[in-house]
Amino acid sequence: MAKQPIGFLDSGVGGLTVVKEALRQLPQEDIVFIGDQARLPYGPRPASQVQEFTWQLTNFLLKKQIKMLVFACNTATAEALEVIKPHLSIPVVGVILPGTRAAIKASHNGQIGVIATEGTIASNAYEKAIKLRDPDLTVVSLAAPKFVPLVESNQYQGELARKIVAETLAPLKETAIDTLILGCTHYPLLRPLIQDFMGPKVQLIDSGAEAVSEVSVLLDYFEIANHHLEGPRQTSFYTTASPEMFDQIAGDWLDLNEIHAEQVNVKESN
Ligand code: I24
Ligand code: DGL
Repeated sequence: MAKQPIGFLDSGVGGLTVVKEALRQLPQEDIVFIGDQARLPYGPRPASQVQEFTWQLTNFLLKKQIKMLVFACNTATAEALEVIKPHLSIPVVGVILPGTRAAIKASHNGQIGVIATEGTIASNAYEKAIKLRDPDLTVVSLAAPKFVPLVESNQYQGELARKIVAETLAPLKETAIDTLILGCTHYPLLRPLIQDFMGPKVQLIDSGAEAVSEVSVLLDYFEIANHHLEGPRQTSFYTTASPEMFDQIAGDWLDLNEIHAEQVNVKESN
């Protein structure tokens, strides 16, 4: 079991922010990633469709003999985790619970902000998870639908990004939140601009990084961590769209020079 890979699924390439954390935090683990780039974005889709697509990605990864499954996508976690998890016999980790736990730990005044896609915000998943732990906490949720296209058009650093971040987050600036959850895979790329705008007193929480920490805990809890790696770890990448674009983005982001993703049809393979 310990030598089997950990599976990561995402609506596209954003989940690579989670994979990057896994490469850093779990250097001895083999990784299999599938991104549904052909049907990205999931954010604006109805929940039923996100569930259908996420099931297909899950079944694809199960065939790769994974020992643990990570939903490296906030929208899939918000809308499909509860539906899929009871059917699986391996541990399944989403990005939402780890993000809320970290936010509850970080906040001193009990006022927590969440930014995410429309789907994640509409599901209320973050707010529900936080309130379940402590009904006295205040949660301010805000959809930031312009952020994903901003990152994907490679404009996450310039003046346009600064302007969109300021316009989008203006309603949060008027609140007393001292902690802000980045509830979408793409938002860590906007982190410097978000921190600049919100000011140094607001702590930003990267849900993906927290999810990888949880994976680390679970590997020990279930005694399935890979401690005896012979040779370098294996990473395999699959995408439902053009592998050329995937290889370029993933190679650049993960600082790996030899990424050769394989294009797969997850509809047929099930
Ligand atoms: N970032 C993402 N997706 C892309 C991109 C990007 N192109 C440049 N960068 N393309 O996700 C996906 C294809 N899209 C294009 C628009 O229509 C829908 C399909 C974020 C990846 C986060 C790891 C910017 C970029 C890059 C390299 C590394 C990181 C990054 F080129 F954000
Ligand atoms: N991966 C998605 C998320 O974290 C963002 C991109 C999308 O909308 O598909 O919510």
